[in-house]
Amino acid sequence: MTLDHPTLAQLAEHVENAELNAHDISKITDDHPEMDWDDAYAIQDLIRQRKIARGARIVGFKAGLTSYAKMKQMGVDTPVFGFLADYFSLPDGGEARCAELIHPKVEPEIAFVLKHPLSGPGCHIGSVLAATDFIVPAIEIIDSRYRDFKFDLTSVIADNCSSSRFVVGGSMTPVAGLDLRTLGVVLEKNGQVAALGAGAAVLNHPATAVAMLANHLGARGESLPAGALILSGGITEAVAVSPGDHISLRIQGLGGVSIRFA
Ligand code: OOG
Ligand code: MG
Repeated sequence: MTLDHPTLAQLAEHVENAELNAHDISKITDDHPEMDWDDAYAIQDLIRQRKIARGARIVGFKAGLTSYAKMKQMGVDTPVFGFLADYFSLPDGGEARCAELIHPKVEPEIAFVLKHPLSGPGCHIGSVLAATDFIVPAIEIIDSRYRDFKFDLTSVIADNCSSSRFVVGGSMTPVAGLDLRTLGVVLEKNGQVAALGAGAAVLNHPATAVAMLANHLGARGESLPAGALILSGGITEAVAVSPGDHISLRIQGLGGVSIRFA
């Protein structure tokens, strides 16, 4: 930890205002190059508290930068973790409003819904699968608050890992009997294939990302509650979208989910 509390609070307000007002900012490490991971997660926690104080509910968590495609696209090499607030959720087949966003991109993800709480340390694929109620296909809409979507790890963590909106499909699939590694993933933009992948792109097994998230929270005295929705991370590189675009995701055996950009 290198920053004092007033500075952390001021940065939380600065970054959250950029999200709420949909305007970009320069990355915060430009002014605070000494910032470390603890500072970054402390800023993210303050943003979470600001939202809760305003009446928002935390409905889940996410892992990001969990696939090689994403790490390569963003030029960073370590998974990061963030939270999901109630108002991030959009209905399947619904509309995302670009006017509320800066420069949105979409990612195909496998989402987990827990039936039991999960707490680290010591979580592994087995504990995640045992605690999972079902999985659903998800489109995450990310929207870095940083200019031109350019950041380093500490800046992106402080910005709640670019979290902005998400859409989950409505067919619940139990994990028993599924090999999440070999599920094929097809993301289409305006009817054309925009990205292709398989579940194993995420850390060789998407449940590994959930285990890492639970271990990360455990180290900070937190856990994943029963009922939480967890996004395990983009399987392919993220795809930029503009008003008028229609995005549809199909995941083998899990069904589909779609969203329009207005
Ligand atoms: C950071 C968030 C990455 C994922 O699934 O990899 C993410 C970013 O690329 O802006 O959500
Ligand atoms: Mg994501």
